[in-house]
Amino acid sequence: MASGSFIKRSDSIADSMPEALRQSRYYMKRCFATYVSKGRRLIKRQHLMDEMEKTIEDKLERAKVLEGLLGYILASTQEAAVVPPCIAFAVRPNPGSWEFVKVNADDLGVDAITSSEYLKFKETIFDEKWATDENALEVDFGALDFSMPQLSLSSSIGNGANFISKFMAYKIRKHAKSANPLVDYLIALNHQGENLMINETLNTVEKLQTALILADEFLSSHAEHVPYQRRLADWGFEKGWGDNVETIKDTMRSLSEVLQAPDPLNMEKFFSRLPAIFNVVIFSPHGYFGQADVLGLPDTGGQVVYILDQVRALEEELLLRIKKQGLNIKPQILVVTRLIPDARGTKCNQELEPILDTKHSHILRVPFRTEKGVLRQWVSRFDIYPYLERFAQDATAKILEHMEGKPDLIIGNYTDGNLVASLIASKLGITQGTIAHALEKTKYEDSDIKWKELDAKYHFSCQFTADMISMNSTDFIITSTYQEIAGSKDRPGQYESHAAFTLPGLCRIDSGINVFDPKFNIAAPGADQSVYFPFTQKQKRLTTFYPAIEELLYSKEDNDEHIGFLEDRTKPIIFSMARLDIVKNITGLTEWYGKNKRLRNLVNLVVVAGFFDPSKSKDREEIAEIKKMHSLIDKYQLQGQIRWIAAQTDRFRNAELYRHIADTKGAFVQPALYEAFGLTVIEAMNCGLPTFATNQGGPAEIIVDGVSGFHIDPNNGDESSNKIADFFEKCKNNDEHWTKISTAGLQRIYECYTWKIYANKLLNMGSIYSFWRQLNKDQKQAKQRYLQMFYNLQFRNLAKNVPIASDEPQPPASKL
Ligand code: UDP
Ligand code: LCN
Repeated sequence: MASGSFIKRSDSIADSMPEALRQSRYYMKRCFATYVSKGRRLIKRQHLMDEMEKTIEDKLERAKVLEGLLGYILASTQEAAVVPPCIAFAVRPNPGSWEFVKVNADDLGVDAITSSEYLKFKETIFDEKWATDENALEVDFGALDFSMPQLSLSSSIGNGANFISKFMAYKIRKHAKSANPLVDYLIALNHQGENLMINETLNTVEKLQTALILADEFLSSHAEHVPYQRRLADWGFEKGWGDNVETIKDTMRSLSEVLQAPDPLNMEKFFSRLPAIFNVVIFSPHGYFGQADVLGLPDTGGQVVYILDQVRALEEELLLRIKKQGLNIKPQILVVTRLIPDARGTKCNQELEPILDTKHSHILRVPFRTEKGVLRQWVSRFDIYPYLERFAQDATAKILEHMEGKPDLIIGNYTDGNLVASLIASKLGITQGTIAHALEKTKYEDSDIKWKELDAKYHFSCQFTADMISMNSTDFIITSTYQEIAGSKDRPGQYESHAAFTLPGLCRIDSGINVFDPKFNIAAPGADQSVYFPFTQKQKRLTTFYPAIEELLYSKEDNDEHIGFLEDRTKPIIFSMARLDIVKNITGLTEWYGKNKRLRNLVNLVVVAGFFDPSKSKDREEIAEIKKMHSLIDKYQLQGQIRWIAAQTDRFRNAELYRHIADTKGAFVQPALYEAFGLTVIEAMNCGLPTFATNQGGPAEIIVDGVSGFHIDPNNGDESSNKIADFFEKCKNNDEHWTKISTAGLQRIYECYTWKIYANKLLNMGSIYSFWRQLNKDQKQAKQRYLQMFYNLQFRNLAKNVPIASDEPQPPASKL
């Protein structure tokens, strides 16, 4: 494929394209004529390439074009909008960087166009009236970021906190006065009104520097014998510097360095020491949010697992930090979700529930209220919008009451939680972080331009509007991977797809979010390592589950929990576990296995997914997948080689299941058509299970292909199943191979994917962005006003169109 190396850095696509078209003018005219011959439409990259290959019959000429500049431009094009006689190309030469050009098919004239012009051109295909309406609503959030520094390299995307440290260090180095806001910030630090770090006595950089020198001298000479806190207080220092002389000295030196000769490392270190965060609120309104019996219920998957593990890790890290700061403060973490009176056997109807394995963290449940009173039943995350404003108000009151004051940090999850977090953070003036888990827009092709077709079912108009509001109002955004922000070479990231898009008839988002914004930070989650530990740690293994797992895997009779059986139990097992959604592609894996004789001879297949009885499910997608599973088992006569286990809810037993699969020298397979992150991948790797995971999305980043596991292409089943078969064949001939991949998988986890690393990063972000938002107060306020208007005039009206659920009696939930 063309590499693009022939485009000079200074050349734009619009500058270089005319020459490229001129070089093969004859074929290009034919090819562009084909593009426009079918009239108005949107064409995706593969289609553009295919049509070009078909048009150029001459092999040599075809290779020349495809390997040349034009091939590069087409390969970098995400989509092209055709409105004869013109074609507009949306070209993405690098992650996060886009160019738009319009080519006239008649004379091959090329014009550079702006993103807004591109969107209007594209809209013409779907809604010409709107496209030509001069007063169509156009939103430009970027216009309010005029003085915000931005990252410049694609490779730096997602390192926002680090960039900010560099930027602040540079500013202070250039002008000492730039440190004044830091002094003000330190003075303002307090806990329930009690000053921390410094007080008004040290209200200038000079005074602070002098006091730091005095303190350092004093601590270096006398501190072992004198009650140092009292002495430091005389100079204007408050509590929070450290729990012993060494730590206090170290924190003070770090600040002295920041004021004198700032460098980003010291800057980060100093912020990581600041006592800025004690009380954290985490929003996750939708679904069944509970600690038991909720996984497998609708909309309730990895997000719940993530948040509970996140809370445990955050609390542990907060306790450590507070102790190291020399403070005696009790941190509080509240996960705020909705209270569901018809809780279907779960605890989701309890207002307050302590979080297991924590000392001070709770789940607080607040009901959805409408004019008719409290909503009793579960509502789908797609239908949740009419309840959120009131929920935010009610939740605010409950949080303030429970915490006896304002939290220091608010974190939202998914569209609904992020919107609620935005409303409350802006009302209370609190630092905000958001986590998407998955942004719905990229999951459905053309869900923006075709929003009207999908709105009755999914209410994407509300969802995308809410996402825009929270992405722009939040102080920082936490993602699990780079690809979530800016994708890969070939595929735009989830956030990137919100850079410029249009909902014809509703709103044109000329600039939605800029992935070069320093608010983006990658902090990958982990798996609870006290639960998901390697199969080799024999003394820790949960032997009480052994009989149940033996039954689950190998008993011969079908029952409510499993169907199918494994004839030859000497074979290794390939294992998968996911919700039975189309996108998880469990049926795809079953089909690959069914088709591949070599693989079937080598291994058995075990899947944990959904139910077997379609009448037990209320979800149309799940029902279709259940039926498909049954028909695949029949079609490929998989009896004796497949075990289909229903959704599991006990993570301790699940972990032991992963380890049992490892005992068989098997592997985990995650075949999703797209996976935002993929907690199961992390869980399997933590248990030492070699893992094959989709190359579409987060897992492609978690695993280094061929080293710590393998990538598989969900769109190429034969290739994927052969890759798995090759691995097991190799293992048959070489025992060491399996162990090598298992060990490298574990190493990858310990280096990059642990909750400890995550919690550290997140608390550092909380501290740095609390300062950053103060530093950019004026600009933030201006943007907030714009966002408030957008919320009021746009979101509220959209939310009113979503039907309010009627309280019908619900069928009892199946236990599985
Ligand atoms: N899970 C489970 N039982 C099941 C299926 C999944 O306990 O039957 C758990 C799984 O162990 C993981 C989470 O649910 O912790 C799924 O997270 P993932 O990120 O893989 O996917 P999501 O469901 O969030 O899309
Ligand atoms: C949602 C998803 O779809 C998964 O890919 C993630 O692993 C999960 O949330 C936790 O972030």
